[in-house]
Amino acid sequence: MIPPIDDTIAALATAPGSAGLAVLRVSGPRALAIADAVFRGAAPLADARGHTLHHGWAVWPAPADGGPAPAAADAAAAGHDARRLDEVVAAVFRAPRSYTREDVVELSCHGGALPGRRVLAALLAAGARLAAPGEFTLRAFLNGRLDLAQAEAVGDLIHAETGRAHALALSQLAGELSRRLDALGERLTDAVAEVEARVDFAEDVGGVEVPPHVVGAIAAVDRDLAGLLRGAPYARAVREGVRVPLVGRPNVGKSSLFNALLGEARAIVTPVPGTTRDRVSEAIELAGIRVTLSDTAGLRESGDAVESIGIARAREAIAGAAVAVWVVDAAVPLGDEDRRIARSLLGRRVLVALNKCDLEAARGPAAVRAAEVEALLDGLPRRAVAVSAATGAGLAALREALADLLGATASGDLGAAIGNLRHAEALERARLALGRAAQAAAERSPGEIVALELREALAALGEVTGRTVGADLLDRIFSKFCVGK
Ligand SMILES: Nc1nc2c(ncn2[C@@H]2O[C@H](COP(=O)(O)OP(=O)(O)OP(=O)(O)O)[C@@H](O)[C@H]2O)c(=O)[nH]1
Ligand SMILES: [Mg+2]
Repeated sequence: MIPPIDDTIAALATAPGSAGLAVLRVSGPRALAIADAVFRGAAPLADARGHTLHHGWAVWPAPADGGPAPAAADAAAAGHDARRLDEVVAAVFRAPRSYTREDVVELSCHGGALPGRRVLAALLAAGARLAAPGEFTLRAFLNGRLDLAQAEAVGDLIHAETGRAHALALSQLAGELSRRLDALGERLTDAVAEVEARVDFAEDVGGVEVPPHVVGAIAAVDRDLAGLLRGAPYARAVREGVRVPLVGRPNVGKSSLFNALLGEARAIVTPVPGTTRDRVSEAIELAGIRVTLSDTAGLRESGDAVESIGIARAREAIAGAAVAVWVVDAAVPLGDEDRRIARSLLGRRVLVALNKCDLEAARGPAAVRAAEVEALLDGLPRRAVAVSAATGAGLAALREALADLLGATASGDLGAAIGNLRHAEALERARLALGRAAQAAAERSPGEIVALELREALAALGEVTGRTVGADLLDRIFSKFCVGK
């Protein structure tokens, strides 16, 4: 449910814990009055101009507002007024020149476990409501300061863990995606207007023909949408990160390869098959993507209780992955277990690491060849790379092949890339509607039908920027934000 927007909300905008500062944000029609109940400075904030800073103290509000101050005994023990909470700086932003376009006060107090919490409690005692997750940004959206794609970019910016993810979020926040979609929307609106005008003029003629230049415009918008969507899988990997398990038979060198890719001896390596039991995960950055690699137990039939649990976890890792690295010992012929592994990898993008290529036997007649393993994965997007976890040979090629499998090379322009699944789905729907519109036009169907499909495409585009969006969707989007944003 969308919270009301006519009241005044407050929250800690910074992460809890030791820090130089903690910032509390208050927004809404009573922001200045509520802040004044908590702030003692040279003059009331209600008299302050927008975009000004004021030094003072945060205090527990007068008893009529806030009741007795908490922790009175602690204050008494230290010999100071229990109502005094922290030394603060108040920043005043007056509507509409603020983050939410409402009156906003931001109180900067000392960081750490207590100051921010105390001042927040005082603001709530003075009549503010604790903000729901993302509620400040929701208000910024509802008040028209940001569109929905930009509001979502705020969340992406906060969660970005690679430079590329950060850059992607920044360009979306700056409105790059919104501008492109608005431009496409305008072209579609023109097309709809033209079709509808013809329909109005041709009431009794029956079907109206859609003129070729409108048909051309529909096709052009569709092409542009396809272009935007081309880099979507990669952009999504950049935005969300990817989990990639290393799987394979025991003793093939999964843990060794895991360590080599991380550049540290994280997992235990021994010549004993069945060394790895538990799943061990660590993240690396690859082509701007945060890739969480996990080393898993070697897959085989095992009577050992602990190993069996490890193997079950490895199978879970495969089940939950869209991309996997299948490690094969190139010096040992493939067996039944490998065929089973290949089957379990069905539906995934697979990178085959032909490991131990430094060994003589990996070049001998019994050696496993790329084509042989690839044949087991028939029909899947896959690649095989010869590597040696021991010498490091082929590691760079392996990294490159993995980046390729994650879409890094096919991505092209990241400026307005569609990293958000919600956006990608809406744009796919827009394309479907455009396809139906084009077909209807080709079949000389009544203009109304073409216009209807075009309107549907427009509505789908509008979902991305929030022109056409329901309350439940807003709720789903903003509830994923952190409180205070
Ligand atoms: N020569 C050579 N030996 C390797 C290579 N990679 C791993 N080994 C050796 O192979 C043995 C098994 O390596 P691990 O990394 O523990 O293999 P694993 O697949 O994790 O094995 P489990 O955890 O038992 O499933 C160790 O003795 C490694 O030193 C390689 O590229 N070349
Ligand atoms: Mg291992």
